[in-house]
Amino acid sequence: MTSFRFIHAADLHLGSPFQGLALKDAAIAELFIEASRKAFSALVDQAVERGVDFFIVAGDVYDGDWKDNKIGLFFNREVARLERAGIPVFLLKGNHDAESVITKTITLPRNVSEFPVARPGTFKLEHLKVALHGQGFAERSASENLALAYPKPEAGWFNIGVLHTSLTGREPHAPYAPCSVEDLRSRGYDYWALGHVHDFEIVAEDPLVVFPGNLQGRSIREQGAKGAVLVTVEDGRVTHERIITDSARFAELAVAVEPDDDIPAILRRLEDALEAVAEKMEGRPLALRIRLGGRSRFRKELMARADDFRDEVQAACHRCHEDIWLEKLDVRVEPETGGIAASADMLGLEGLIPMGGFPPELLSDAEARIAEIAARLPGGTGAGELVLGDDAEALLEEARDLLLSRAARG
Ligand SMILES: [Mn+2]
Repeated sequence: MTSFRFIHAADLHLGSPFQGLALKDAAIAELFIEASRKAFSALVDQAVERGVDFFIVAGDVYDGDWKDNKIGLFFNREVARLERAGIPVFLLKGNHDAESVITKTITLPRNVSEFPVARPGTFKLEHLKVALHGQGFAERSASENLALAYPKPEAGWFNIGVLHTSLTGREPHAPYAPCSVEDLRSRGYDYWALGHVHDFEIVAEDPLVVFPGNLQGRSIREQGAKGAVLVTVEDGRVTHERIITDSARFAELAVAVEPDDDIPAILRRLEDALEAVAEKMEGRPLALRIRLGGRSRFRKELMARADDFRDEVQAACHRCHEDIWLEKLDVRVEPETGGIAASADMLGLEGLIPMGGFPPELLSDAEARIAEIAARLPGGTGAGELVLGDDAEALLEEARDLLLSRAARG
C-alpha cells in the first residue's frame, strides 16, 4: 500500500456573524471577526508547507447565503494556493451551505471536486489508490440516513467516507443525516471524515471516525483550541494529529464570592482565579465570560454600580494579562440572607415577580421577542446558536435581578 497524508477539516463557517457582541473594544472585536478567515489561511499554509497529498472539507464551508461575493472570492483565493501546490480539494455541502441555501457562485480552481447532492458519489486518486465517497446536502435539513446508501469500498484501496452528520443526534438539535457508528462501520471504509459537530472528537478508533471541530471559535459556545486533523497513512497504518489554527479563543470562568467580600475583595478573588486562565492562553487573545456567584452583603452595591464594576473587572483581567478581554460579566450574586425572594418581599413585590421558574406564557413571549431580533441579524443564526448569548430564562432572571436591585436602590 502507498503512503500519503491528508488534511481533514470541516465547518469553516466563512461569513458567519460575530457573536462576541459584548466585546466593547472595536479593534478587539475586529480581531475576533477576522479570526475565522485567518484560521483557514493558516490551515492552507500548513497544507502547502507539509506537502499533503489532498485536502477534505466535510461540510459548512460557508455559514449561509453570501451577502456579496466577498467570501466566495476569499475561498477561491485560498484554494487556488492549494491548486498551485498540486493539492486536490474535496468539498461536501453541509446544512449551512446546502445547494438550496447558497444562491451565488464564484468559479473555483480545477483542483476542487465537489460531492454530488442527489446521490453519493466517488472520487478516485489513482496514484495513491485512494477512493473518497460522499453525498452533500441538497436542502438545509437531511433527515434520512445518507451513510447507508454509500457505495461498497474499492477492494485493495484506502476508502474514505465524507459525511456531514449529527450521528445519533445531539439533543436538542434537529438530526442531520442521522446514523450510528455501526452504520458507518458497515460500509467497510478505512476512515470517516465527518463534519457538523464543532468540537474535536475521535468518535471511534477502528476505523477512525473523526469530527475535526471548527477551525476557529466564534462565540462563547465554542471554547478551547480549534483546528483540523492531519491524517497519515503508512503501509495501511493510520495515525492522526491535530493542527491548531485558531488565533483567538473564548473561555468562561466561574467565581463564587463570600458573604463578607466587598468590591476590592471580589476583585482580588477574581485576580487569583485569573492566573490559571492566563496560563492556558497559549499566546492568543482571550474573550472571557465571567460568572460571579455566591452570596454577598455588598450585592446591592455591586448591582447599583454595574457599569463601573464591569470596568473594574476588565481592569483586573488586564492586570493578569494584557490580552484577556471581558466578553461578558454575568453577576448572579445573591443577597447575604434570604436570596432574591426575600428582597422582593422586602420591597412588597412578592407575588408580582416570579421567583421559582417563569410562567410558560412569559417565556414564550420573551422567546418571540428574541426571534424578532434574530430575524433582523444580517447573517441569521446557526443550529443551536443563541441570539443574545443566553436563553430566554437566563435573560429573564437577569432582568428580574436588575429590576429588584434598581427598586431596592430607590
Ligand atoms: Mn453543520
